[in-house]
Formats: sequence, structure tokens, C-alpha cells
Amino acid sequence: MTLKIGVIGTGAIGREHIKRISKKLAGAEIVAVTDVNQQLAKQVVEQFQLNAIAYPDDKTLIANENVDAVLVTSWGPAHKGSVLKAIEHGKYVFCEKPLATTAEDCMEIINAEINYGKRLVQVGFMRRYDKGYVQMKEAIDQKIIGEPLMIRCAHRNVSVDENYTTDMAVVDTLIHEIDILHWLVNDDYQSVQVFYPKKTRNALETLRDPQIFLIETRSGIAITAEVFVNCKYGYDIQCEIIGEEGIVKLPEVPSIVVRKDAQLGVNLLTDWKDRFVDAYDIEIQDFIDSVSEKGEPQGPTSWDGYIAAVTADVCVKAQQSGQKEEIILGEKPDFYKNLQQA
Ligand code: NAI
Ligand code: NAD
Ligand code: ISE
Repeated sequence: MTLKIGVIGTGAIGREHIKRISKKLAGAEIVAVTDVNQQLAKQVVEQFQLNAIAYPDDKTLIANENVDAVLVTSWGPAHKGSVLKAIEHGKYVFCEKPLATTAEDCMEIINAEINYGKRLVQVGFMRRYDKGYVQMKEAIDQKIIGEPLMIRCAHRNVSVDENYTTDMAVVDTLIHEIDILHWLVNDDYQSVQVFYPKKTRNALETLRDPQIFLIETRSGIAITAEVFVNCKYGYDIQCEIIGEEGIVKLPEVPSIVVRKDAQLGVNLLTDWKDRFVDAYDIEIQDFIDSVSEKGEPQGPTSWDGYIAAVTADVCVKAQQSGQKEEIILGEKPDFYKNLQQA
């Protein structure tokens, strides 16, 4: 069976996913696209020579009988509307992070999915498919370093554009750490406090950059997470977990080693598209395969999207208050407790 996919939002990551589905992955084809920028949607059909229709909006795309599943790759505030429409029509939906921009909106999606009575949604937290993080999780689950005590991590981008605001350090960037860290150590978050180090002169005047988030988990693990989105030197994701009996660290991205002009060096990446290319491939292939073969996705759930949104809301509050703020999660609904996850 070939899964027929419609893509809502043909910007940067929408085009990346269209390219991988139509040129690299197996078992799916792009049959429909839409974007609020209609010109862009039509261009994409031409650019990738798709046998697809450019629809005027998400509503008509989702309602079309030829579409089995949708990819939501529009900007964050538009996700909720498209995901709810997809659930209403019983269509599978892969939604890029964030699932929605507030915890309340994520809860609305959860209630819609529970009422529909079947799991339909997967959230684009692709780091759970990254080989390095997967190996770290295996080591932690096997207690190779004993109990985790501390985590040090960093999320650094070369630069960001003028639309990037201080809260986006949480909702757009730190959100990946928020998702991956509790998954790695099987724990829940308890509190967060934000510190602003000396500001880089490379950030716009209105943007606090870098930022440091001190997050504590319920079992007492202390996490320091740095977000530095104008670091200049490269796209750099670091993660180190310090345990009672040792340390596990995310591997560096493989690179040739160059000896030249009395120097010994390796290359660093500059773009998220390249850093996580394998993880995106595995993630989308897993969505296609699990929907086609098992009748439901098995990657990160709407509940994972909700955990990220609750935590992000409190991180933004902590950015503004400068105080230690408590993170309170509700009880996980039975619907999500009983799911088979990858
Ligand atoms: P982008 O701005 O390049 O593309 C977004 C596209 O969505 C634009 O073409 C825009 O016209 C369109 N759009 C916005 N609202 C729409 C609506 N209501 N209906 C249809 N189209 C709409 O943004 P980018 O970088 O592609 O990001 C898109 C999403 O992907 C975001 O949620 C972002 O957080 C996520 N993302 C995830 C990454 C990851 O590593 N998982 C990496 C980059 C982005
Ligand atoms: P982008 O701005 O390049 O693309 C977004 C596109 O969505 C634009 O073309 C825009 O016109 C369109 N759009 C916006 N609202 C729409 C709507 N209501 N209906 C249809 N189209 C709409 O952004 P991007 O970098 O591709 O990011 C898109 C999403 O992907 C964001 O949610 C972002 O957080 C996420 N993202 C995830 C990763 C990741 O690593 N997982 C990386 C980049 C982006
Ligand atoms: C982008 O939206 C992503 O999701 C990338 O993975 C992240 O590194 C970047 O900071 C975000 O803007």
C-alpha cells in the first residue's frame, strides 16, 4: 500500500520532508500540498515534479478522499487548527513541533484524539530517532553509569533572523531539549529557573542571547541547558549525562580530520537540516510504516507534545520572573498509557 500524503506548509522543513518522501523514502507519495503563500505551494509541485494538487487551504486538502495522512509543517501557531481538522476527518497526522503553542491548545487536541477513539497524531520530535541519543538512552536504561545525577547540554545555532524573539529560545529551540531529556532519564520535570549571562553583541538589541535554563527533575537530577542562537561558529548540539558511576555523552558528528598549515582540524555543521538528516529520515519512514502496517503511528504522541508545551509555558514564565518556577503536569490519560510506542 502506498500512503497518500498531503503537506500543509511548504516552507523550509515542509520542502525538506517533501523531498525525502518523494526521493528517498519508501511507501508513500505526496498527492497534495497547501500553503498560505499559494505561490510557494505551486512552486513546490513544479520544483519536485510532484503528481500533486495544490489546494487553497488546509480544510480542502484534509477533506479530500485521496489524502490518507497529513504532514503539518506550517508555522507553530497554525498547527492546532490543522491537527484538529485532520482528527475530525479521521486522517493520520504528523505534526512538526510544537504540537500547539500553548498547553491548553495541546489539551484540546488530546481531547479530540481521545474522543475520536484511535491514535492518529505523531509529533516531530526527531531527536528520539537520532542514533546518538538512542545509544545514550540504552546506556542509561541498562544502568551503565548508575543513576543519572546531572545533565549538561547546549543548543547552539549560527544565527537567527530578526523575527526570533526571547521566548522563541524556549518554544522554538529549547523545546527539543525539553522533549529529549525527560525521555532519556525516564523522569518528570519539577522546576525551572532562567539565568541571562553577558549578552552577545551579535544578537539584536531586543533578544536575550545566550540564556541558561536550570531545570530540576522530580528525582533531583539537575539540568543546565544553554540556548545560544547567535553563536557564530556552527550548529552545535551537546548533551552529557553525569551518573554515579560514569558519564555518557552525545557523539560528535563524524568528520574527516584535516592536517593543513600546521593545524589539525575537523569540520562542524552549520544547519539543523544536515545535523539531524538521518533522524528525520528514520522518523518519517517510521510514521509511514507504522501507519501503513499497524494502522497507527508509534512515535512521540500528543501527550508528549502536551508535556513539552506545559514545560515550555513554565520556562517562558521563568524567563520573565527570574524566579524558580514549578512545573506541574496532570495525570497521563489511560488512552496514552496503553499505547504501543517505538
Ligand atoms: P517556514 O516559515 O520555512 O515554513 C512555514 C510555512 O508554513 C510557510 O511557507 C508558511 O507560508 C506556511 N504556513 C504558515 N501558516 C500556514 C497555514 N495556516 N496554512 C498553510 N501554510 C501555512 O518554517 P519552517 O522552518 O519550515 O518551520 C515549520 C515548522 O517546522 C515549525 O513548526 C518549526 O518549529 C518546525 N521545524 C522543526 C524542525 C525540527 O528539527 N523538527 C526544524 C525546523 C522547523
Ligand atoms: P517556514 O517559515 O520555512 O515554513 C512555514 C510555512 O508554513 C511557510 O511557507 C508558511 O507560508 C506556511 N504556513 C504558515 N501558516 C500556514 C497555514 N495556516 N496553512 C498553510 N501554510 C502555512 O518554517 P519552517 O522552518 O519550515 O518551520 C515549520 C515548522 O517546522 C515549525 O513548526 C518549526 O518549529 C518546525 N521545524 C522543526 C524542525 C525540527 O528540527 N524538527 C526544524 C525546523 C522547523
Ligand atoms: C528550528 O525550528 C528547529 O527545530 C531546529 O531543530 C532548532 O535547532 C532551531 O533552533 C529551530 O529554530
